[in-house]
Amino acid sequence: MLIKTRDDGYTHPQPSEITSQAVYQDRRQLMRLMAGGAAGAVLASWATRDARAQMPGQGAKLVGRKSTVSGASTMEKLTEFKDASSYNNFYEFGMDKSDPARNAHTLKTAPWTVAIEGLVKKPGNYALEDLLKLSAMEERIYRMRCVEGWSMVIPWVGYSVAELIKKVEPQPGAKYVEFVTLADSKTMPYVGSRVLNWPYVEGLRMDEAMHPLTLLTFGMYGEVLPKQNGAPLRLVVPWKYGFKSGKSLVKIRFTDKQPATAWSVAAPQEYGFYSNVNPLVDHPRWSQAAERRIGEDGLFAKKRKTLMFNGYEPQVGQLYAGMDLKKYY
Ligand SMILES: Nc1nc2c(c(=O)[nH]1)N[C@H]1C(S)=C(S)[C@@H](COP(=O)(O)O)O[C@H]1N2
Ligand SMILES: [Mo]
Repeated sequence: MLIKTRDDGYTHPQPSEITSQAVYQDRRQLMRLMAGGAAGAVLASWATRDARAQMPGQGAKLVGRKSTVSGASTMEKLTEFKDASSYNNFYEFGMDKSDPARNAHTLKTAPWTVAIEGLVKKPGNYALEDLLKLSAMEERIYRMRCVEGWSMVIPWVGYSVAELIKKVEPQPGAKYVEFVTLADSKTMPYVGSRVLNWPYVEGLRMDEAMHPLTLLTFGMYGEVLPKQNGAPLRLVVPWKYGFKSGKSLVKIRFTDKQPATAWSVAAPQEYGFYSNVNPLVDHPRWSQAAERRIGEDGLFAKKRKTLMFNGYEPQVGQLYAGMDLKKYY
Protein backbone atom coordinates (compact mmCIF):
# COMPACT_ATOMS: atom_id res chain seq x y z
CA MET A 1 0.00 0.00 0.00
CA LEU A 2 1.10 3.52 -0.58
CA ILE A 3 0.43 5.68 2.40
CA LYS A 4 -0.65 9.24 2.65
CA THR A 5 1.88 11.92 3.36
CA ARG A 6 2.85 12.87 6.84
CA ASP A 7 0.84 16.07 6.94
CA ASP A 8 -2.24 14.01 7.78
CA GLY A 9 -1.37 14.24 11.45
CA TYR A 10 0.37 10.92 11.62
CA THR A 11 3.16 10.80 14.18
CA HIS A 12 5.78 8.17 14.73
CA PRO A 13 5.97 6.69 18.19
CA GLN A 14 9.30 7.44 19.83
CA PRO A 15 11.76 4.57 19.36
CA SER A 16 12.24 4.62 23.14
CA GLU A 17 8.56 3.82 23.66
CA ILE A 18 8.76 0.75 21.48
CA THR A 19 12.00 -0.48 22.96
CA SER A 20 10.85 -0.09 26.51
CA GLN A 21 7.86 -2.32 25.80
CA ALA A 22 10.05 -5.04 24.39
CA VAL A 23 12.40 -4.83 27.33
CA TYR A 24 9.53 -4.97 29.77
CA GLN A 25 8.09 -8.07 28.13
CA ASP A 26 11.37 -9.91 28.21
CA ARG A 27 12.16 -8.96 31.76
CA ARG A 28 10.04 -11.58 33.47
CA GLN A 29 11.59 -14.29 31.38
CA LEU A 30 15.02 -12.91 32.14
CA MET A 31 14.33 -13.01 35.89
CA ARG A 32 13.05 -16.56 35.68
CA LEU A 33 16.08 -17.79 33.80
CA MET A 34 18.45 -15.95 36.10
CA ALA A 35 16.76 -17.63 39.06
CA GLY A 36 17.35 -20.94 37.31
CA GLY A 37 21.07 -20.29 37.25
CA ALA A 38 21.28 -19.81 33.51
CA ALA A 39 22.54 -16.26 33.84
CA GLY A 40 25.49 -16.66 31.52
CA ALA A 41 23.46 -18.07 28.68
CA VAL A 42 20.74 -15.52 29.22
CA LEU A 43 23.09 -12.59 29.16
CA ALA A 44 24.69 -13.92 26.01
CA SER A 45 21.35 -14.18 24.29
CA TRP A 46 20.36 -10.84 25.76
CA ALA A 47 23.42 -9.18 24.33
CA THR A 48 22.97 -10.65 20.88
CA ARG A 49 19.24 -10.29 21.07
CA ASP A 50 17.90 -9.87 17.60
CA ALA A 51 15.00 -7.48 17.42
CA ARG A 52 13.30 -9.53 14.74
CA ALA A 53 9.99 -11.10 15.56
CA GLN A 54 10.64 -14.59 14.34
CA MET A 55 13.07 -15.93 11.84
CA PRO A 56 12.92 -19.20 9.88
CA GLY A 57 13.44 -22.28 12.00
CA GLN A 58 12.42 -20.59 15.25
CA GLY A 59 8.74 -21.47 15.16
CA ALA A 60 7.05 -24.58 16.51
CA LYS A 61 6.40 -27.25 13.88
CA LEU A 62 3.04 -27.17 12.17
CA VAL A 63 2.89 -29.58 9.28
CA GLY A 64 -0.13 -30.16 7.08
CA ARG A 65 -1.01 -33.04 4.78
CA LYS A 66 -0.90 -32.32 1.07
CA SER A 67 -4.10 -30.57 0.03
CA THR A 68 -6.67 -32.43 -1.99
CA VAL A 69 -8.45 -29.26 -3.09
CA SER A 70 -8.20 -28.85 -6.86
CA GLY A 71 -5.62 -26.28 -7.93
CA ALA A 72 -4.60 -25.56 -4.34
CA SER A 73 -0.85 -25.91 -4.92
CA THR A 74 1.33 -24.39 -7.59
CA MET A 75 4.54 -26.13 -8.68
CA GLU A 76 6.38 -22.81 -8.92
CA LYS A 77 9.56 -22.27 -6.97
CA LEU A 78 8.90 -21.26 -3.36
CA THR A 79 9.84 -17.82 -2.15
CA GLU A 80 12.52 -18.20 0.50
CA PHE A 81 11.17 -18.32 4.04
CA LYS A 82 13.52 -15.53 5.02
CA ASP A 83 12.04 -13.25 2.35
CA ALA A 84 8.44 -14.17 3.17
CA SER A 85 9.08 -13.37 6.84
CA SER A 86 11.07 -10.17 6.44
CA TYR A 87 9.30 -8.34 3.59
CA ASN A 88 5.81 -7.78 4.95
CA ASN A 89 2.82 -5.51 5.08
CA PHE A 90 1.38 -5.34 8.59
CA TYR A 91 0.70 -1.67 9.23
CA GLU A 92 -0.02 -2.19 12.90
CA PHE A 93 3.75 -2.66 13.20
CA GLY A 94 4.92 0.03 10.79
CA MET A 95 4.73 1.04 7.15
CA ASP A 96 8.09 -0.09 5.84
CA LYS A 97 8.36 -3.63 4.52
CA SER A 98 11.04 -4.40 7.11
CA ASP A 99 9.11 -2.96 10.08
CA PRO A 100 6.86 -5.93 10.94
CA ALA A 101 9.80 -8.34 11.22
CA ARG A 102 11.54 -5.86 13.49
CA ASN A 103 8.57 -4.84 15.62
CA ALA A 104 6.06 -7.68 15.80
CA HIS A 105 7.85 -9.49 18.64
CA THR A 106 5.62 -7.54 21.07
CA LEU A 107 2.49 -9.29 19.77
CA LYS A 108 1.12 -11.68 22.39
CA THR A 109 -0.42 -14.68 20.66
CA ALA A 110 -1.47 -16.70 23.72
CA PRO A 111 -4.07 -16.87 25.07
CA TRP A 112 -6.03 -16.12 21.90
CA THR A 113 -9.72 -16.36 21.13
CA VAL A 114 -11.79 -15.59 18.06
CA ALA A 115 -15.28 -14.18 18.54
CA ILE A 116 -17.93 -15.53 16.17
CA GLU A 117 -20.77 -13.02 15.93
CA GLY A 118 -23.75 -11.79 13.98
CA LEU A 119 -26.14 -13.82 11.83
CA VAL A 120 -24.97 -17.23 12.99
CA LYS A 121 -26.57 -20.05 14.98
CA LYS A 122 -23.54 -20.86 17.12
CA PRO A 123 -21.94 -17.55 18.13
CA GLY A 124 -19.32 -17.49 20.87
CA ASN A 125 -15.67 -17.16 21.73
CA TYR A 126 -13.61 -19.91 20.20
CA ALA A 127 -10.20 -20.66 21.73
CA LEU A 128 -7.24 -20.98 19.38
CA GLU A 129 -6.63 -24.52 20.69
CA ASP A 130 -10.10 -25.55 19.54
CA LEU A 131 -9.74 -23.85 16.19
CA LEU A 132 -6.46 -25.69 15.62
CA LYS A 133 -8.26 -29.00 16.11
CA LEU A 134 -11.40 -28.18 14.18
CA SER A 135 -10.26 -29.70 10.88
CA ALA A 136 -7.25 -31.46 9.34
CA MET A 137 -4.35 -29.15 8.49
CA GLU A 138 -3.35 -28.97 4.85
CA GLU A 139 -0.34 -27.50 3.14
CA ARG A 140 -1.16 -25.34 0.13
CA ILE A 141 1.39 -23.59 -2.02
CA TYR A 142 -0.31 -20.38 -3.09
CA ARG A 143 0.79 -17.55 -5.30
CA MET A 144 0.32 -14.27 -3.43
CA ARG A 145 -0.02 -10.99 -5.30
CA CYS A 146 0.18 -7.67 -3.48
CA VAL A 147 -1.66 -4.69 -4.96
CA GLU A 148 1.63 -2.77 -4.99
CA GLY A 149 3.03 -5.05 -7.70
CA TRP A 150 5.05 -7.79 -6.05
CA SER A 151 4.34 -11.47 -5.60
CA MET A 152 5.52 -14.50 -3.65
CA VAL A 153 4.91 -18.25 -3.58
CA ILE A 154 4.23 -19.43 -0.04
CA PRO A 155 3.47 -22.86 1.43
CA TRP A 156 0.70 -22.08 3.92
CA VAL A 157 -0.70 -24.48 6.51
CA GLY A 158 -4.34 -24.39 7.53
CA TYR A 159 -7.77 -25.53 6.42
CA SER A 160 -10.59 -24.05 4.36
CA VAL A 161 -12.41 -21.40 6.37
CA ALA A 162 -15.54 -23.12 5.00
CA GLU A 163 -14.93 -25.88 7.58
CA LEU A 164 -15.30 -23.37 10.40
CA ILE A 165 -18.24 -21.59 8.76
CA LYS A 166 -20.14 -24.88 8.40
CA LYS A 167 -19.57 -25.68 12.08
CA VAL A 168 -20.92 -22.35 13.34
CA GLU A 169 -23.95 -22.48 11.00
CA PRO A 170 -24.67 -19.08 9.43
CA GLN A 171 -28.30 -17.98 9.39
CA PRO A 172 -30.01 -17.76 5.99
CA GLY A 173 -29.77 -13.94 6.06
CA ALA A 174 -25.96 -13.96 6.25
CA LYS A 175 -24.65 -12.70 2.90
CA TYR A 176 -21.16 -11.51 3.87
CA VAL A 177 -18.44 -12.40 6.35
CA GLU A 178 -16.46 -9.69 8.10
CA PHE A 179 -12.97 -10.47 9.38
CA VAL A 180 -11.73 -8.21 12.15
CA THR A 181 -8.09 -8.23 13.20
CA LEU A 182 -6.40 -7.31 16.47
CA ALA A 183 -5.94 -3.62 17.30
CA ASP A 184 -4.00 -3.46 20.55
CA SER A 185 -2.18 -0.18 20.95
CA LYS A 186 -0.11 -1.63 23.81
CA THR A 187 1.57 -4.22 21.63
CA MET A 188 1.07 -2.74 18.16
CA PRO A 189 2.97 0.54 17.98
CA TYR A 190 1.25 1.95 14.89
CA VAL A 191 -2.36 1.30 15.86
CA GLY A 192 -3.67 4.82 16.23
CA SER A 193 -1.82 6.16 13.22
CA ARG A 194 -4.20 7.91 10.87
CA VAL A 195 -3.35 5.91 7.77
CA LEU A 196 -6.25 3.53 8.39
CA ASN A 197 -9.19 3.16 10.72
CA TRP A 198 -8.43 0.53 13.32
CA PRO A 199 -9.07 -2.32 13.71
CA TYR A 200 -8.11 -3.48 10.23
CA VAL A 201 -11.27 -4.99 8.81
CA GLU A 202 -11.65 -7.18 5.76
CA GLY A 203 -14.62 -8.99 4.27
CA LEU A 204 -15.80 -11.50 1.72
CA ARG A 205 -19.09 -12.37 0.12
CA MET A 206 -20.42 -15.61 1.62
CA ASP A 207 -19.69 -17.65 -1.51
CA GLU A 208 -16.12 -16.33 -1.58
CA ALA A 209 -15.62 -17.21 2.07
CA MET A 210 -17.07 -20.68 1.45
CA HIS A 211 -14.81 -21.32 -1.53
CA PRO A 212 -12.42 -24.18 -0.66
CA LEU A 213 -9.36 -22.11 -1.66
CA THR A 214 -10.04 -19.55 1.08
CA LEU A 215 -7.66 -20.68 3.77
CA LEU A 216 -7.82 -20.17 7.52
CA THR A 217 -4.09 -20.13 8.04
CA PHE A 218 -2.07 -21.08 11.12
CA GLY A 219 1.35 -21.76 9.66
CA MET A 220 3.77 -21.51 6.78
CA TYR A 221 6.85 -23.49 5.69
CA GLY A 222 5.91 -26.23 8.20
CA GLU A 223 6.00 -23.88 11.20
CA VAL A 224 3.45 -21.84 13.10
CA LEU A 225 3.01 -18.41 11.54
CA PRO A 226 5.70 -15.89 12.39
CA LYS A 227 4.16 -12.92 14.16
CA GLN A 228 4.95 -10.62 11.25
CA ASN A 229 2.90 -12.89 8.98
CA GLY A 230 -0.22 -12.66 11.13
CA ALA A 231 0.11 -15.12 14.02
CA PRO A 232 -1.65 -16.96 15.44
CA LEU A 233 -4.21 -17.12 12.63
CA ARG A 234 -5.02 -15.18 9.49
CA LEU A 235 -6.92 -15.48 6.28
CA VAL A 236 -5.34 -16.20 2.90
CA VAL A 237 -7.40 -15.53 -0.23
CA PRO A 238 -5.02 -16.30 -3.08
CA TRP A 239 -7.02 -14.88 -6.02
CA LYS A 240 -7.34 -11.45 -4.38
CA TYR A 241 -4.79 -8.74 -3.67
CA GLY A 242 -2.86 -9.40 -0.48
CA PHE A 243 -4.66 -6.83 1.64
CA LYS A 244 -7.82 -8.99 1.59
CA SER A 245 -5.89 -11.55 3.68
CA GLY A 246 -6.33 -10.11 7.18
CA LYS A 247 -3.73 -10.99 9.80
CA SER A 248 -4.12 -11.87 13.49
CA LEU A 249 -7.89 -12.39 13.37
CA VAL A 250 -9.94 -11.80 16.51
CA LYS A 251 -13.49 -11.67 15.15
CA ILE A 252 -15.53 -13.24 12.40
CA ARG A 253 -18.91 -11.62 11.93
CA PHE A 254 -21.75 -12.78 9.68
CA THR A 255 -23.79 -9.97 8.21
CA ASP A 256 -26.38 -9.09 5.58
CA LYS A 257 -24.46 -5.96 4.51
CA GLN A 258 -21.22 -5.58 2.60
CA PRO A 259 -18.57 -4.89 5.26
CA ALA A 260 -16.79 -1.51 5.27
CA THR A 261 -13.25 -2.78 4.73
CA ALA A 262 -10.19 -0.88 5.91
CA TRP A 263 -8.64 0.05 2.57
CA SER A 264 -11.92 0.70 0.76
CA VAL A 265 -12.82 3.17 3.51
CA ALA A 266 -9.37 4.82 3.50
CA ALA A 267 -9.17 5.22 -0.30
CA PRO A 268 -12.44 4.17 -1.98
CA GLN A 269 -11.34 5.23 -5.47
CA GLU A 270 -8.28 3.02 -5.25
CA TYR A 271 -9.32 -0.09 -3.35
CA GLY A 272 -12.67 -1.77 -3.82
CA PHE A 273 -14.43 -4.43 -1.83
CA TYR A 274 -13.70 -7.23 -4.31
CA SER A 275 -10.04 -6.52 -5.13
CA ASN A 276 -9.67 -9.58 -7.29
CA VAL A 277 -6.27 -9.78 -8.94
CA ASN A 278 -6.97 -8.52 -12.45
CA PRO A 279 -4.29 -7.48 -14.98
CA LEU A 280 -6.96 -5.70 -17.05
CA VAL A 281 -8.11 -3.30 -14.34
CA ASP A 282 -5.44 -0.78 -13.40
CA HIS A 283 -5.08 0.91 -10.08
CA PRO A 284 -5.77 4.64 -10.71
CA ARG A 285 -2.09 5.38 -10.13
CA TRP A 286 -0.38 2.34 -11.69
CA SER A 287 -0.84 -0.66 -13.96
CA GLN A 288 -1.64 -4.11 -12.57
CA ALA A 289 -0.52 -5.96 -15.71
CA ALA A 290 2.82 -7.18 -14.35
CA GLU A 291 4.49 -8.08 -11.09
CA ARG A 292 7.90 -8.55 -9.55
CA ARG A 293 8.47 -11.94 -7.91
CA ILE A 294 10.28 -11.42 -4.61
CA GLY A 295 13.65 -13.18 -4.81
CA GLU A 296 13.98 -12.54 -8.54
CA ASP A 297 14.48 -8.85 -8.19
CA GLY A 298 17.95 -8.40 -9.57
CA LEU A 299 18.54 -5.38 -11.74
CA PHE A 300 17.83 -7.35 -14.91
CA ALA A 301 15.11 -9.64 -13.64
CA LYS A 302 12.11 -9.60 -15.91
CA LYS A 303 8.72 -8.76 -14.51
CA ARG A 304 6.10 -11.48 -14.74
CA LYS A 305 2.74 -11.05 -16.35
CA THR A 306 0.01 -10.94 -13.76
CA LEU A 307 -2.63 -13.61 -14.33
CA MET A 308 -6.40 -13.17 -14.18
CA PHE A 309 -7.56 -13.98 -10.64
CA ASN A 310 -3.85 -14.54 -9.92
CA GLY A 311 -4.00 -17.77 -11.94
CA TYR A 312 -6.96 -19.19 -10.02
CA GLU A 313 -9.53 -18.41 -12.72
CA PRO A 314 -10.44 -22.08 -13.34
CA GLN A 315 -11.33 -22.40 -9.65
CA VAL A 316 -13.00 -19.06 -8.91
CA GLY A 317 -14.00 -17.44 -12.22
CA GLN A 318 -17.55 -18.74 -11.86
CA LEU A 319 -18.05 -16.68 -8.67
CA TYR A 320 -17.97 -13.52 -10.80
CA ALA A 321 -19.86 -14.66 -13.89
CA GLY A 322 -21.72 -11.71 -15.42
CA MET A 323 -20.16 -9.12 -13.10
CA ASP A 324 -18.55 -5.97 -14.49
CA LEU A 325 -15.11 -6.29 -12.92
CA LYS A 326 -14.23 -2.69 -13.77
CA LYS A 327 -17.16 -1.54 -11.70
CA TYR A 328 -16.71 -4.11 -8.95
CA TYR A 329 -12.95 -3.66 -8.60
N1 LIG B 1 -4.10 -6.82 10.12
C1 LIG B 1 -3.49 -6.61 8.94
N2 LIG B 1 -3.57 -7.56 7.99
C2 LIG B 1 -2.94 -7.38 6.81
C3 LIG B 1 -2.23 -6.19 6.54
C4 LIG B 1 -2.16 -5.21 7.56
O1 LIG B 1 -1.56 -4.13 7.40
N3 LIG B 1 -2.80 -5.46 8.74
N4 LIG B 1 -1.60 -6.02 5.29
C5 LIG B 1 -2.15 -6.80 4.17
C6 LIG B 1 -1.35 -6.71 2.97
S1 LIG B 1 -1.37 -5.21 2.14
C7 LIG B 1 -0.66 -7.79 2.46
S2 LIG B 1 0.13 -7.70 0.94
C8 LIG B 1 -0.58 -9.05 3.22
C9 LIG B 1 0.89 -9.42 3.40
O2 LIG B 1 1.01 -10.69 4.00
P1 LIG B 1 2.48 -11.29 4.26
O3 LIG B 1 3.27 -10.24 4.97
O4 LIG B 1 2.28 -12.51 5.07
O5 LIG B 1 3.06 -11.60 2.91
O6 LIG B 1 -1.17 -8.96 4.51
C10 LIG B 1 -2.40 -8.27 4.54
N5 LIG B 1 -2.99 -8.38 5.85
MO1 LIG C 1 -0.56 -5.66 -0.02
